[in-house]
Amino acid sequence: MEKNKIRDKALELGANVVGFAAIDDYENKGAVDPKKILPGVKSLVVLGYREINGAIESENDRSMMASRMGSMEFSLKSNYVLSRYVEDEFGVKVASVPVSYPMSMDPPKGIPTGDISLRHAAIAAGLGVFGRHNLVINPQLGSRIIFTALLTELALESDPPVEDDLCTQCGLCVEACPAGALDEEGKTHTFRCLKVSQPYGIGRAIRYIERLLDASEEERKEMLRDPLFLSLYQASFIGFQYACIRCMAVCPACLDA
Ligand code: B12
Ligand code: SF4
Ligand code: SF4
Repeated sequence: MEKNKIRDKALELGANVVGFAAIDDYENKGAVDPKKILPGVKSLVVLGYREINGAIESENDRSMMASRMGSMEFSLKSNYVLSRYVEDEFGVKVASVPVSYPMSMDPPKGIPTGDISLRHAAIAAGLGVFGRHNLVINPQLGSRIIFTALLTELALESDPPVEDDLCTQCGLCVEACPAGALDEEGKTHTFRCLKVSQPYGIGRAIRYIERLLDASEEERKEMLRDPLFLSLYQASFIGFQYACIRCMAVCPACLDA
């Protein structure tokens, strides 16, 4: 009853797929204890949103980025509205899990880490299984899916897990990764991926500022008109951007579903 109402509302708000997990079925692989976020937490509602096919297949990075930024912004908004709905309708507390940001900028071992692992949440909620690219493959949307979630105080049963291995081990994702970030099975090399997928991220900005501080007055003037500086400037107000999504785009799994 509760699950049906929440699912219908989430779909109405634009999610493409919805799953539920009892909190004890969520494998917390080193992320934050959900009870530290919402002390009375009993379940997770996980929402999946599809990416735009033409944009993620496009060789134009800006088009791909615009799609990814759109899916992040849209899912943030619908997550907020659904959280409000669940609180009002069922008289319980809810905490939202964002698509990616904000995340801790001071994580253990310096590796960016989300408070809740949305991949493990999606798997616990019956929304898919890991593929060779370390992304979750959903039976309806394949790899072209991003997730958000709600932690809730409602006691909800987990949806049945996906039992099939949806990854065909075709190896296309590993071949397509320009960073070699997927060479080792079962692990994404974070910094290799970041360098390619977020070329105007914090790492590049720090290196640019360091060079600027050491430069002569003449060099500084040139550096402030350099296209790289302008891209870093653009990123600083547009927000986090992705210049690569190939592991997701090339994966053929479930695309004919
Ligand atoms: C930080 C982050 C990154 C970092 C990775 C650092 C890290 N900690 O792994 C970087 C920048 C490299 C990254 C890259 C990408 N990311 Co990212 N990322 C995240 C974020 C915000 C947090 C991840 C995290 O810290 N999790 C906590 C740790 C403990 O768990 P985990 O990483 O989910 O799980 C790993 C381990 O538990 C271990 N593991 C444990 N058991 C098992 C079992 C099996 C079988 C395997 C294979 C692995 C495994 O491997 C898991 C996968 O690496 C999540 C959102 C979120 N809150 O979950 C998105 C998220 C994982 N990213 C996502 C995406 C789409 C991407 C990119 C395609 C970028 C892009 N252009 O959009 C690439 C893909 C890289 C790849 N193929 O792995 C999606 C994945 C969607 C999906 N279909 O699965 C997420 C879920 C965002 C979202 N809301 O949808 N990402
Ligand atoms: S997002 Fe790009 S760089 Fe990162 S793992 Fe996927 S293909 Fe490789
Ligand atoms: S591209 Fe092939 S090997 Fe990679 S996850 Fe998809 S089906 Fe598996």
